Amino acid sequence: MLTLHGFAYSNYYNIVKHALLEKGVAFEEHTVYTTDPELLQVSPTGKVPAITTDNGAHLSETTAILEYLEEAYPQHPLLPQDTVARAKVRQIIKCLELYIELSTRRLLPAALMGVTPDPQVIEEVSATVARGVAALNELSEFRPFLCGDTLTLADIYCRYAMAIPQLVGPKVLGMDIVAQIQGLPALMERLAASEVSKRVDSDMRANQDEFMQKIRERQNP
Ligand SMILES: N[C@@H](CCC(=O)N[C@@H](CS)C(=O)NCC(=O)O)C(=O)O
Repeated sequence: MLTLHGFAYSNYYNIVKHALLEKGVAFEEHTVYTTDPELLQVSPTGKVPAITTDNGAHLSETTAILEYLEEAYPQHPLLPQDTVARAKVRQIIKCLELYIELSTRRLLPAALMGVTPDPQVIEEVSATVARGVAALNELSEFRPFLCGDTLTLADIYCRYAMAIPQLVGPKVLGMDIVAQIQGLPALMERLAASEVSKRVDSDMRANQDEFMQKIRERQNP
């Protein structure tokens, strides 16, 4: 059976978990934290998530895993049939990853641990986020999903990629990034109401204390 490695508090882990649940792929979860040396056996960068396929291959990097799942498990497709529409889904995911998630992640220490943010970093992050927001306003359809009337990988990626901006935006940047994308607050609510989201969110909450403990251990070994 496919194994998903990582921990339930990770937004990237939850992107893959959500896709697996949505597609109805059988999998087991192996809880491993980024401080555990064994993670390197399945994820060469030491990042979460990783999977071990049915054939024993290890894969990491969320988008690579998502693409693998689409090819290996064509049931319940999460990419459209049309090639341009598929590329649009990937384009939105790239915008979310590069301009929204990764940039706001730079301010996570400020949001989580109260570290005073460097004004230069705030400026850079704000400029990058503004680009991402503009692109997402341009690209998103909200009919009612990001790429039309069917749930795709773009919606799943978006739901969890927005976790960091939702934290960092109000706490550090003084703005609601989700609200800046016309139609996104309503879509986020709709996505949150699904049974898959409820399961992922509930597992995430259950993992919060252990995850925080791991962070404290890393700070004070
Ligand atoms: N590019 C990676 C990023 C994954 C990532 O940053 N995961 C976080 C947990 S949410 C992590 O492993 N952080 C540990 C670290 O950066 O050392 C992906 O797309 O899977």
